[in-house]
Amino acid sequence: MQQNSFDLGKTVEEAIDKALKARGICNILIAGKTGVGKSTLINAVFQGDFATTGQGRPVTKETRKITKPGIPLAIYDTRGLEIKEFKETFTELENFIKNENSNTEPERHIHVAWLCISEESRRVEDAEIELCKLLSNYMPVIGVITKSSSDNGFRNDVQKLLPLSKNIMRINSLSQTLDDGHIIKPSGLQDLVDITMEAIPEGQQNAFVASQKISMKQKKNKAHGIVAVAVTASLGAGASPIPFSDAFILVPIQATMLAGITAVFGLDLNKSFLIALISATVTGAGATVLGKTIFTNLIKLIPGAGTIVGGAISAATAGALTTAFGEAYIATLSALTKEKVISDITNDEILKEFKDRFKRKNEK
Ligand SMILES: Nc1nc2c(ncn2[C@@H]2O[C@H](COP(=O)(O)OP(=O)(O)OP(=O)(O)O)[C@@H](O)[C@H]2O)c(=O)[nH]1
Ligand SMILES: [Mg+2]
Repeated sequence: MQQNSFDLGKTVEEAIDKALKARGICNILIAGKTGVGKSTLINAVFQGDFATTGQGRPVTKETRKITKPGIPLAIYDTRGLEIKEFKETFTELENFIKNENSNTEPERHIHVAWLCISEESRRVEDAEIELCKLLSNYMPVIGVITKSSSDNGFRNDVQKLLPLSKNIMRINSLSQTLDDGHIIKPSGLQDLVDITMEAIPEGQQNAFVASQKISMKQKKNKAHGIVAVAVTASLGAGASPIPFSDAFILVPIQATMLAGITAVFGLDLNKSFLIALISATVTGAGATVLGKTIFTNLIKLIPGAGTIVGGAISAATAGALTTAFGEAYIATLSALTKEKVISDITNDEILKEFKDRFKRKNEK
């Protein structure tokens, strides 16, 4: 009989590190005249009342960098388009962007810009045309028509005046009651989030997906990708010729997967929660879903047991186990985000839903 000491706490710490590294950071520049609705848009799209409660620090005279702990996003909030000497403002901004975007570290780059123009103004200023040209040299620019209620050909005009923009989106961040009592609901945010996702580099997509709160579909898609990677790794672990080592290899893979899914949903990544989650997969799920043998092997990974004693599991079983845990976790988070906004979901609720989900499956 072979024994291996196994430190679940350390495994989870490493999984969290890996997940955070893989997620990275996304940087978005949002420009527009005062009052066009930049802050309102930021709060409507991103988690945690980002524009209101985030920390802002000036990076140029007219640009603030906004960040918030736990959210892998930086917003560069740029004004100054309305001032007469905008050329001077733009030179300063361009120097700043040039410096950031030539950094060897992609996480420093500004990955996409939203250039906001209010539909109420029905006018595109010279400064906006100039700024679109300038930004397009460094990043994809998406034109955003804010406070949209009736187009009347304005989108077409904007498209002609900003030919370098990747797209022109019409959005409305708030509910709005018109003079005739007609109510306009928030609109266009889903499309804006989807177009933005297409515009940003692959390496920043998980960070964007985690930070936004509009598209659960984007979160699910990225999470499925994380499961697929973990399943491939598990097949290798199951095929390992060294007896007793399967579970030993499998748990870190699954820990990294569960941490990765948590990260891409934009949930808080804390160690004790992930330990509880992994323990739930082993004790609650493994025992009944995939049979006593695996359970006997995996249970020994739980703190208190401390050692692995067990036999080999097949590649297929290893893959099935990882798929089952990953998909159940995605289903859990999807179900909960239908009922609540992500930031209001507690770790306890996740754990309960996750365990119940397995219980229900086994009773069928
Ligand atoms: N109806 C409607 N009102 C909006 C919308 N977006 C913003 N507003 C309103 O417009 C006003 C200005 O919005 P902000 O989000 O503060 O504008 P801003 O671009 O951040 O302004 P500065 O920070 O001064 O540059 C606020 O009263 C918002 O409630 C929208 O989509 N629809
Ligand atoms: Mg603002």
